[in-house]
Amino acid sequence: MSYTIRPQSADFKMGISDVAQFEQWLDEHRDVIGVSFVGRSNVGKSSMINALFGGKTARVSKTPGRTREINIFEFELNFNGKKCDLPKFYLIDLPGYGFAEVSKEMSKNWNELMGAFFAEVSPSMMLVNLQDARHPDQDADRQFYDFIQKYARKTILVFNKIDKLKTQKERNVLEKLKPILSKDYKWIRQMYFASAESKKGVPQVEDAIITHFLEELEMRKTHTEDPNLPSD
Ligand SMILES: Nc1nc2c(ncn2[C@@H]2O[C@H](COP(=O)(O)OP(=O)(O)OP(=O)(O)O)[C@@H](O)[C@H]2O)c(=O)[nH]1
Ligand SMILES: [Mg+2]
Repeated sequence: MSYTIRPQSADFKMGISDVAQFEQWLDEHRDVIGVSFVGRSNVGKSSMINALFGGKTARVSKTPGRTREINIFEFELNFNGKKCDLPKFYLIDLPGYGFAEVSKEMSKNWNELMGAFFAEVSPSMMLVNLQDARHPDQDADRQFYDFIQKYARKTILVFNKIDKLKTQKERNVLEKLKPILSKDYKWIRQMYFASAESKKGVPQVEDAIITHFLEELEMRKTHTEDPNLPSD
């Protein structure tokens, strides 16, 4: 593919921690094209973002549950290694779910904020759900899918930390899980095995994101060309 994520182009715009703030952001960002990362605390969302976007884009935590805000970045694509004139895209690091030790108050806040996010964010926002390759399909992951089911967002599933799978048996568990998850969650478009640490599978995830962006741009082009066509 000739388009790539422009390294180090992700520019932190703001952290959002409540619904009112989100609504305010939304007012000026209804139609953005972008990608959001979501997953259990500590699965490596921020690390995967850094593997894809370069360097220290997102903060990697030693203690799980660190990313509690919706962190919004803007970034650019390169075409054949050079800056191109496509509009800016949005990258969003979402707060992790399923962190056992959060207080009631915090999980209520997560539900409200994420409920508003998935209901209202632009339809051109793709989701990357990360799961831990060693502990996939946990209760918290299933609960999350119940939670977002009604929003039917374009989603890809990335099993991260595959560098930690040491045996064939562990890899087989994942292979067997794939068709089960595809059946249960029909809106998952594709599944990938990756490691933010070794970078294995990261280019494939990058391709999936860029393919989505180009599809969205193409769709907009056709939509803006069509309505004004003379009717006869
Ligand atoms: N071995 C290995 N470790 C990883 C990988 N990805 C992330 N980690 C480690 O897992 C821990 C959590 O990574 P983060 O990227 O902060 O995870 P997160 O999902 O953003 O966590 P929260 O923001 O707390 O929800 C860190 O110690 C990372 O170094 C991977 O692919 N392989
Ligand atoms: Mg994080």
